[in-house]
Amino acid sequence: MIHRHALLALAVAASLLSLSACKKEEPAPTAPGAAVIPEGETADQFVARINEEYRALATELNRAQWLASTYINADSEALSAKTNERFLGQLNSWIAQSRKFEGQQMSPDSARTIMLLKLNTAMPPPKDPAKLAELTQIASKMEGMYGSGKYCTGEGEAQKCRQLGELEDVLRTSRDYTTQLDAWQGWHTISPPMRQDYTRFVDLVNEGARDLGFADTGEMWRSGYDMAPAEIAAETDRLWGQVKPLYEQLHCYTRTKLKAKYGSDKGVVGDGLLPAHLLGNMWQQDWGNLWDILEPYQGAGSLDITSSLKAMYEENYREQQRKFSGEPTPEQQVELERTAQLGTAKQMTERAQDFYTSLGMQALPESYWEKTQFIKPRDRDVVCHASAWEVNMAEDVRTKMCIKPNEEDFTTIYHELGHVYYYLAYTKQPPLFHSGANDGFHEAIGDTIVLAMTPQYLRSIGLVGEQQQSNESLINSQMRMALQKVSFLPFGLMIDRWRWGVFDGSIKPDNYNKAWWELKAKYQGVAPVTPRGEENFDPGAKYHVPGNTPYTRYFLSHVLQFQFYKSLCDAAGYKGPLYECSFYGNKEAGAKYLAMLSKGASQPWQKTLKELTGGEKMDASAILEYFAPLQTWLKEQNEGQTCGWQASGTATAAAKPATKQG
Ligand code: X8Z
Ligand code: ZN
Repeated sequence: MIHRHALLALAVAASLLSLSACKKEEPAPTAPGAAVIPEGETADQFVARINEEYRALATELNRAQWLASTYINADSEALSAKTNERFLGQLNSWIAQSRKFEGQQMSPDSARTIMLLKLNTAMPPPKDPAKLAELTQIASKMEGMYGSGKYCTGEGEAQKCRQLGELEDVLRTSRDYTTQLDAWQGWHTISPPMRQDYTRFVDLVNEGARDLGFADTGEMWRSGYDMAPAEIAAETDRLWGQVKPLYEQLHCYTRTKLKAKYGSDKGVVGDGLLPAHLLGNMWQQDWGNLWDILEPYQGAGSLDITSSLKAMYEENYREQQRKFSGEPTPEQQVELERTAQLGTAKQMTERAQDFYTSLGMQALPESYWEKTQFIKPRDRDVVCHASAWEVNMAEDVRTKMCIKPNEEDFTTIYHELGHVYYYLAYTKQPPLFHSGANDGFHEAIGDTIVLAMTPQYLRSIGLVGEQQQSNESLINSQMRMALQKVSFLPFGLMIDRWRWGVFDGSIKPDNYNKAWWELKAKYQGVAPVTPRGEENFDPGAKYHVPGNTPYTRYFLSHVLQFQFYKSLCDAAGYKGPLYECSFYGNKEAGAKYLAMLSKGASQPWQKTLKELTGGEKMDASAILEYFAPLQTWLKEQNEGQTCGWQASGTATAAAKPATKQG
């Protein structure tokens, strides 16, 4: 899967560490069945050998993890932990073996491979074999707990249990204050049982990180950017500074609308913060579902994609129904609905594939369609959180989703196919270069395509009706994109601000929840409406925390995708305003994109960025250019309002006085 580093990470340190306990010159211990280390091997031969060993072991790990995520039970969990343990042990062994080549003559590619080997993990394992085993067990357990999480109400016969998908549906569609609060709080009951495990997990990975020479796991994560760890942290601050004024305007407008909808007491919390359960999304990371409340001009160019997707499902349903002459039995009825759901999910995926092939990229391999999980199975628990998998580092690529016919899932398919097309583009690279230029690149590929899904494109594929050309319709379409992209920015930052603090010890276990909400308040300006004390573990209710997926990648992606988009528009010879550009069907843009993807992680990302965009820095000015009309409009709307908020109780609150508008 895309977060393979994380998995690898687990495995990395073990055998290396046991090595350092004995004599340095001794060959590193290898896992049973691993190749014998040839005598007199050169660095380049070493790199070629471990690339092949890595291909085999990573494939085995991916298969075990695919099963554990699509078939959650005690056996798949134990097997995936065991496979991960073996893999990480071997990764440690490779790192240990690589030490012998330090300072020796080798090709630049070999030097880069050895450098990447040490970083290719989000879960650095401790050298103690017992602790490594414990770590992989905890990791598999937390993944399973998240995937099978349920909120149950009522007793006995009347008991009703709902999983994440159903609770998200409530936030997406209900506008009842209490119903939404119940769904939001309900999902957050799944994570307190993870708190102990997570605390232990942090100790174990930190031990692994120190064994590899890093101060802590956060520093290790920040070391994967071809620059010093402190530099990338400063880069994220700089980029946030560029976009923060735009976010504040969107926040201000949203607050006004929430107050109008729910009343001036209920639409806001504390000093101007937005109520966490009213933003249409469990984590307040994407406000697109609030379209009914936030649409600037009703009737000015409808962009209601969800209705069209639902209509697609209805059509498929009727088609299935026509196959029965009489009334279907209840069992047949269930089958009929599922066939229609699967058909719709595949049609949505074919639609996304079509964008990529229109750029000159290949069709997805047949095995993709056979092995992918499109919809939620009904006979077992699975991890529904969407992911893309590079199973055998060759043609066996898959996605795992629980697709429903709505706009959010539709754009997530484009996102996931971005990962898949990256995998397909870099298959010819050596396995250890099978990665994004940096992890933000990987996350940005599909989202760049989403930016090119302009109203005109959506019209051309029949998902929305005829579009009028007016300032009103422009503002509507800008708002639609901003609710997905701009609302995300501070969320993309705060998750790892929390984890960096957890890993470096400045956030202690007895402050986990407090620190979480302080960061939510500071960056996003959101707050819960009831106290969330340390009996809760709200970070655990977001997939990437129990799943140990680093999150800075998504923040970077939200900056990079606008840079990529602008460059591809240039490559397509587009001349108009940025926000109207679609490069659908443009082969020049496609060739340029594919050339970038094929590089994988074989060179520093700055070089890859330069080849595509002409510059080697991440830069948020393309976002600002894109949203310029909306920002002007928002300022007008917010005139006379006191924008901004006070994140009271946070150490940094005093540094951020409320900004006045008008
Ligand atoms: O986790 C994801 C993808 C898989 S890499 C579905 N995303 C982040 C999230 O859902 O929190 C995409 C946007 C941010
Ligand atoms: Zn992704």
